Amino acid sequence: MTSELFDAERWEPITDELGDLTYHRSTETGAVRIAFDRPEVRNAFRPETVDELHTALDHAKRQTDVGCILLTGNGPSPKDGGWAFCSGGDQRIRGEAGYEYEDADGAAAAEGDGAPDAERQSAPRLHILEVQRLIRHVPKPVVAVVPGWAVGGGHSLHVVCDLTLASAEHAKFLQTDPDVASFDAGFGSAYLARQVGQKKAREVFFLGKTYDAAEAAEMGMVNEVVPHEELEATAHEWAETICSKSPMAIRMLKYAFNMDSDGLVGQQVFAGEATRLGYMTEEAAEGRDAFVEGRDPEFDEFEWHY
Ligand code: S0N
Repeated sequence: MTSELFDAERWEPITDELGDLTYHRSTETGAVRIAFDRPEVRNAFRPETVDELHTALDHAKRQTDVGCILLTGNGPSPKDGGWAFCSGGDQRIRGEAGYEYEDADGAAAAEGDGAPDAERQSAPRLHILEVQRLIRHVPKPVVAVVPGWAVGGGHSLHVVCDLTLASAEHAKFLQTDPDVASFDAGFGSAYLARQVGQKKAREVFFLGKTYDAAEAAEMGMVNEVVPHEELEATAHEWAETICSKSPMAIRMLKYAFNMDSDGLVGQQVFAGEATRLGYMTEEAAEGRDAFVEGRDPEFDEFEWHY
């Protein structure tokens, strides 16, 4: 299924082979829409979900005509009408060292789901953190489009996204990690503190209060609150705006924003993009050509810019 808010006229499926997600491409602009599709459990993720999310994000990353990724949750739940972005790790299949594949006892894995059989039958996984890093490093904005609950690891995902758009009526933000003896001691907490300040971030985790969309916007962890019915249309507009801008500038700015909280890895990612731009200059071509032609490089014509 998709979502009651989903406008099928504006999207076409990229694949129908995912079980826990839906993945669409805009028919109008360079946006993709990735949606959790487990509304009956408030879009909780299990290892299979995380594998699919990694695969979809990596696919979107590689599409040179895609400029924006919308990450959302389908809904409402057919059971009780509740809405969710994501309620974090599926607590029903949490094992002693992480979350377990449902066929971890050795049953054959479905082909093409991104997880080799051996991996599915080995240790339980905590690989949502790999997805967090991918969201950080994918060279285009990722927008969390929050139609309902963002809880636990689902809350951390919205924190990691570049922008958050929330439903006025149904979006709710809650950290239950300490209630279920889990803790995101990385971006979910420390990076949240950079967004909302130390006191508020500690309140989110230590008191476990539920915040509505307006409160979350006031705190600085939500960019904009819109009526529920307008959520996906507004997200599509944001994507259209982002996609109309310079891909190079958006990419360099995203990495610049990341750099001060990503340490040397952030510098490495930014530097890689700077190198890519450098390679496009005549100066770089001269260095390469001189080596290939077995001569000294002639850099005299290139200026020492200031
Ligand atoms: C989301 C909540 C607040 C919604 O409450 P509401 O609206 O009253 O609905 P419920 O009746 O409670 O729920 C409806 C149905 O959905 C099931 N369900 C909801 N959430 C989950 C879930 N996370 N796992 C499994 N099932 C879930 C309910 O059981 C119910 O089912 P039925 O209808 O059959 O009764 C509320 O549901 C709630 O509080 N949910 C639990 C939220 C939670 O604690 N999540 C886990 C938090 N921790 C993590 O996510 C850690 C994972 C992680 O990201 C991580 C990060 C860093 C390092 C490691 C990890 C790691 O992987 O551990």
